[in-house]
Amino acid sequence: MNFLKFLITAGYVSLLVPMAFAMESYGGSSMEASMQSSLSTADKKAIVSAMSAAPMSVSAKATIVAMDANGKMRTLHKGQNNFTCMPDNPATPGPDPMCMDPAALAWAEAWIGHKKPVEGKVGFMYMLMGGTDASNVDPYATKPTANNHWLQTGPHVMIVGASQSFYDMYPKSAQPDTSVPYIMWSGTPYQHLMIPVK
Ligand SMILES: [Cu+2]
Repeated sequence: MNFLKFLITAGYVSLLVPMAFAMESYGGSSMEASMQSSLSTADKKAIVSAMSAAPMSVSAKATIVAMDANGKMRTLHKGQNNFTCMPDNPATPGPDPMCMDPAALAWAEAWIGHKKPVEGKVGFMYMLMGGTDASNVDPYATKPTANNHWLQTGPHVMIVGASQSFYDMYPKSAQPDTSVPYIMWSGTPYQHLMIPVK
């Protein structure tokens, strides 16, 4: 099954136009060759979700991974660029798929695994799906509480793993203006710069 046909079958009609463009422009045939028709419906949905995090020019060539219930990464599609895309985490309220470079992937794995990320290993990440929401003070919160400063964040990109002096250039209040760049999870090992793009 080619990738475009896979999307039609999966019912993601709204994605067809940009996807067709991406396939044409960025070497769809190799993706077609490596795309397994044996993927489950859940895996196909995960791929579409993961790819929505970045511009098609990036995500059409990215490696797609999904996490199982135990937090173990599984590769659904091996890509040809240095980006890895992960689908929405259904445990959190908003859509939060992400596409990241290798340094940001290492950072995300540290965060997910409750380990300390390497400071100074600066990474870049796309989160272009709107409506993502999270606590701005608790990296592991899964729902709003009275005092965890739950934010509604729109489409954004992120800089992770930078040094304190970098983050010191930006606002870091618990309840920031999310329409301009600000620090999320300030003062924790997982602080990062949030850059709204809309
Ligand atoms: Cu983000």
